[in-house]
Amino acid sequence: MSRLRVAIQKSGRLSDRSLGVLKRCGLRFAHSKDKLFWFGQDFPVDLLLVRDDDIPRMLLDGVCELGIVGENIAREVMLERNGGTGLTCLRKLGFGQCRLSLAVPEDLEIGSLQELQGKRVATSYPALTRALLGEQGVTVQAVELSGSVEIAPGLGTADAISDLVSTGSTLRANHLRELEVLFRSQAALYSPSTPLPDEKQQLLDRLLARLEGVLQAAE
Ligand code: PRT
Ligand code: ZN
Repeated sequence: MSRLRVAIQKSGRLSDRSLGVLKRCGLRFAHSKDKLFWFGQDFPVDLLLVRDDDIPRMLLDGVCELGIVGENIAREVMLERNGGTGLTCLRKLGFGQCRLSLAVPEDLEIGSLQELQGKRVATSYPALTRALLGEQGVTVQAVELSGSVEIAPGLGTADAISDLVSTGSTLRANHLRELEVLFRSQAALYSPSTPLPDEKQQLLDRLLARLEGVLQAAE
């Protein structure tokens, strides 16, 4: 009997909502605390709880068939690893909304993205930032940082940042000004773009039909 594996974030901004939407699809899991693998009861879908950054790679490597992750991370990993392809967004889930924005120090007199040509931009999303700026004809030096991106201009290690923003309070606290929104993101259900065996595809179709019902009821 075929089973599907879904990877979700173990603990973070997307965890509760990810688990919640799967439960509302009627999935039940047997699990013990701190275990990273939750066995699906009633319906043959199991859960893997991991760092969000690992989810796109796990899908590309065939470790699981489904994953819930921010579009920002899915796009970054696809660009980094796979020429921008390899994962299919099956359904946007309506939570985890944020934007990837280019921000500059408040006192820097800069009015357009074009003025950032050749400048250093600190970001946790170097491939996505380069691609989005490239679409606008702007080439920058991406300075990759895994966290605390917003302090880079103050430290003098970058001229600007490209970072996720939701309320904007982190930017304000660091005297940064949002110059332009590069990309709007939310949590989405992804699968590898390669076809699944028939039995798994049938399971996936059943799950997607339930998901559609759940999401439409919530709208
Ligand atoms: O441990 P793990 O690697 O799994 O988690 P993580 O710490 O990398 O990720 P987490 O839980 O912080 O975020 C998971 C996902 O939530 C992101 O990939 C986005 O898709 C989504 N999301 C939504 C956000 C935000 N909103 C957000 N505001 N991710 C991060 N932020 C950060 C942002 O980087 C900045 O530092 O919040 C700060 C800005 O918030 P405001 O409200 O001050 O603008
Ligand atoms: Zn992460």
